[in-house]
Amino acid sequence: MLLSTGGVVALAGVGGLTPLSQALAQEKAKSEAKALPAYASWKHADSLIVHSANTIETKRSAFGSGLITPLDRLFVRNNVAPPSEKIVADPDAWVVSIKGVKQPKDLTVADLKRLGLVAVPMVLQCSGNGRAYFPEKPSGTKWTVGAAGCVVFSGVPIKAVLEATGGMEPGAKYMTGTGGEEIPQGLDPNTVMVERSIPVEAIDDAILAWEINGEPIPLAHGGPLRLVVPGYTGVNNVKYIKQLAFGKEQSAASIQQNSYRMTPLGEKTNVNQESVWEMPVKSFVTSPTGEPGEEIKAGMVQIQGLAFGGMSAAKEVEVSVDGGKTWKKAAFVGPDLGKYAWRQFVVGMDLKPGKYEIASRATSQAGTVQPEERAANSHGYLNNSWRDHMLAVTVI
Ligand SMILES: Nc1nc2c(c(=O)[nH]1)N[C@H]1C(S)=C(S)[C@@H](COP(=O)(O)O)O[C@H]1N2
Ligand SMILES: [Mo]
Repeated sequence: MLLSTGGVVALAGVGGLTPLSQALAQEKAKSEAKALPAYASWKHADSLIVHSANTIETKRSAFGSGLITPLDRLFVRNNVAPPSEKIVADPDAWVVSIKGVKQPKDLTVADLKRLGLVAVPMVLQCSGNGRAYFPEKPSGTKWTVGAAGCVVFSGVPIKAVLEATGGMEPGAKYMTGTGGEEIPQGLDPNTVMVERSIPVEAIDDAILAWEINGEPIPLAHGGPLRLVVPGYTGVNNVKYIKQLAFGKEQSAASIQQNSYRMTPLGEKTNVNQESVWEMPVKSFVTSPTGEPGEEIKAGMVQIQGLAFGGMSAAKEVEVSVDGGKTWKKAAFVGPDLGKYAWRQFVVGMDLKPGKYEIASRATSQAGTVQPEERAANSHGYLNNSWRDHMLAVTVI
């Protein structure tokens, strides 16, 4: 009876495994999958790939057809272990020091809530998302597509905080956010501290956020207070922020000076290399998923995915089922939540049984087309190559 279903025939074709051995292999992989760490134990395990306690990715199949990524499916990335859960017990009491302004101040979250409010739908994406596809196999987490999500952060505009503190000191070129992690005794803070600087030109849409998707920000995502810089990669969105400073120099922390830079292959990282700040235009297909065991029946197939422009909205997406030889325009579905959010796209394709290579290619409002090739760099940052994100699938 089993053999009479098309699905089983397809499974048998995957890596030469019989259905039974494939099922056993899947069971084994499941039991070997790492458990969620305590601070993220409330997450939906089946939707996530736990690379380590500090690196948790959303499965391609878990993005679904909703626009906003539910918090229990959102990826998590910590460069060092997160602070104690105690810091989110009384969010309004959390203090952030504002420095490098005419009237430096310590402000509580309760104070910030009186200064202004804005809600920003935006893509949060790790700089290293897509690193798994770099042929040079850079070290670091092998993220595929799921170190990204689209969320709504709510908080106060940085501009309002500046108004309340007399404005930046003259000559300030960078805004620097400091994470609230405890620095272990005896260590040079610069080696471990999560402290990131961004050019002051980028603060227009930046906020200090206390809410994500309508909830107080949980510890895993940087509560009680997080710096949010729409359009910039994950690392620039400093969690549990305890200090915001304006000044002439970038942070002296190693995470600013010696990492998160576009280091040419074979070179050592140094401060003269471009810092990883703005996200480039990107898209990827979320259905089909290309995952083993997936059954795609011949006939009309709705190819779905997600697209975003980085610093401007996604304007258009094309889909190819022949490895990029020919392209068909996809339609956007769902609401348009502004230039920093992603758009869902879909295109119906009538597919006969056979092998296909499915790719998507986005163009931003700024007119930038998602490239075929990633920008080569030794740490595996900013992968937006459509070819790297292409899926090989079999239609039965
Ligand atoms: N304080 C602090 N902020 C941080 C980090 C961190 O380790 N500490 N990691 C950064 C990185 S590399 C990424 S990709 C994002 C991840 O955000 P998320 O865990 O909410 O998904 O947070 C950034 N902000
Ligand atoms: Mo990241």
